[in-house]
Order: sequence, then structure tokens, then C-alpha cells
Amino acid sequence: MTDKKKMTRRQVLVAGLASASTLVLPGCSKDAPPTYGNLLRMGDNFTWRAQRLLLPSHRLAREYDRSEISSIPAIGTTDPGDTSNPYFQEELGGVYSRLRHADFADWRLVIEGSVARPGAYSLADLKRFPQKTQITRHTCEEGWTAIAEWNGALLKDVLEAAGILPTARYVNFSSYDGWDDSIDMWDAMHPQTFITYGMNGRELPVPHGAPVRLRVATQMGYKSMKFLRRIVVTDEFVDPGLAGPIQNGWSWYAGI
Ligand SMILES: Nc1nc2c(c(=O)[nH]1)N[C@H]1C(S)=C(S)[C@@H](COP(=O)(O)O)O[C@H]1N2
Ligand SMILES: [Mo]
Repeated sequence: MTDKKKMTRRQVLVAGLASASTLVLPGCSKDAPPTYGNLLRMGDNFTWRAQRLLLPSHRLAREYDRSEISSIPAIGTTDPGDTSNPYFQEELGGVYSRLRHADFADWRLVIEGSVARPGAYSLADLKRFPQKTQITRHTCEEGWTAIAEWNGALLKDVLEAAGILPTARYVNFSSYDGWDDSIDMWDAMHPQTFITYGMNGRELPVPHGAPVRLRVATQMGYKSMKFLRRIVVTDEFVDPGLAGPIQNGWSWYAGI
């Protein structure tokens, strides 16, 4: 995300393969991830099938001891309000800066879409859900891993409070650095998928996604979106295009 050259190269690649990426099959199969049929996303098929079809229930990521916590670098966007970042957008980054300078008192996590009770949750609202802790390994596609402790609410608890409609199948996330991504309802209901506001015993620091980031312990690190702004529950898969993981050549499904 920070490497402008890499981004540009990817954009050229994606543009060059535009005809291939239009080969998305309409409709949806229970035996294939929603990106099935897109030549740029063939890897999704293998990992998603392996993890969804062969396993009887939620597979748990390994949890570690406090003594195993290691130093975790902050990478990608480390401050959406940084105007020198080439991807800075005033309507998001400017808002983020103002929220941050008021200690996120006015920050709200909007939850809408296929839910019975759409709403906007403050940090205090999220802290009222049962507090959970996980000490899990974060695996970045760039080749490093680190173990950290995360505190927060289960995404499942928050979504259930909003009243997930029976037709809902995907949970889409947007961040203050303009990134959009999604997970399916299976991962959203996973007992290690958290809305986190604490890290290693402290408030979540800005470079790691303050005030709240997603933590998906069973997928690669890039699925754990920082600087959360909005959640939209949908019945259908929504392809975020170049605002999503494919901008860096990353698959939508990234199970580990
Ligand atoms: N909003 C947002 N979320 C993000 C990123 C980002 O740049 N912006 N980078 C991703 C990647 S590639 C990784 S490895 C982790 C890095 O998290 P960290 O900075 O807390 O180590 O956040 C992920 N979530
Ligand atoms: Mo990453």
C-alpha cells in the first residue's frame, strides 16, 4: 500500500488484464468462492474450497502465551491523516485527523445493509460487548510474521446485536485510508474474528489502526483492516475493484 511503484505496476497489470477479469461467471455456486471464474483470482478457489468444504466446523488459529508476544511492525497506511501520503483523500483522511485530535470521541462505526437495526457505534458502545482476548500470529504477505495480543468484541456479537437478516452472506468493510474489502458470513461468525480496540494491553495505537481494526486470525494479515469506518452486510458478493485487495495482486480469500 505504501509502495507507489508497486501500486502503479499492479494497476497497469490489472488494466492490461481487464478483458480477462471480465470473465466473472454470473450467479454463485455453493462450491466456489464468489470470485470464481475471475482469472486474476483463481487462487481463491483452491484455498476457499479446502477450508470451507473439507472442514467440519470453524478451524481455530493457534493461540499463544503472553511470553511469546513479539514486536509487530506497523506497515501499509500508518496514519490516514498524513497529507504527504500519495493516497491521502481529504474526505477520509481529513475527517480521520479531526476525529483523532478529539481522541476519537466522535468516531462512529456505521453498521448497515442487511441488518434489522442499522446504526452507528461509538468506541464506548463497542466496549460494552463482552470483551475478548486473543494472542495470535499475524502473517503478512511480505514474508514477516509477529505475535500480538488483541482485545475487542467478537464481530459476531456486534453483528448479532445489529440483527443479521437471514439473507445476509457477506460483510464488507471500509477504512479511513480508502480501502474496501469483505469476508463471508462464515469468517464473520468465527470465534477469533474480532473488532479490536486494544493491542498488547493498551489502546490500539494509530499506526496499527486506531481506534478500531478488524482482526481475522484465520486469514493473511491484509484481511485485518485498520482504521475501520463502515460495515455493510450484503446478500451478494460486492467486488470493490481497485479499492480492494486486488489492487496489490492479493486474492480476496487468503486463508492460512
Ligand atoms: N486500512 C488498512 N488496513 C490494513 C493495511 C492498510 O494499509 N490499510 N495494511 C494491511 C497489511 S498488508 C497488513 S500486513 C496489516 C499490517 O498491520 P500492522 O500495521 O498493525 O502491522 O494491516 C493490514 N490492514
Ligand atoms: Mo501485509
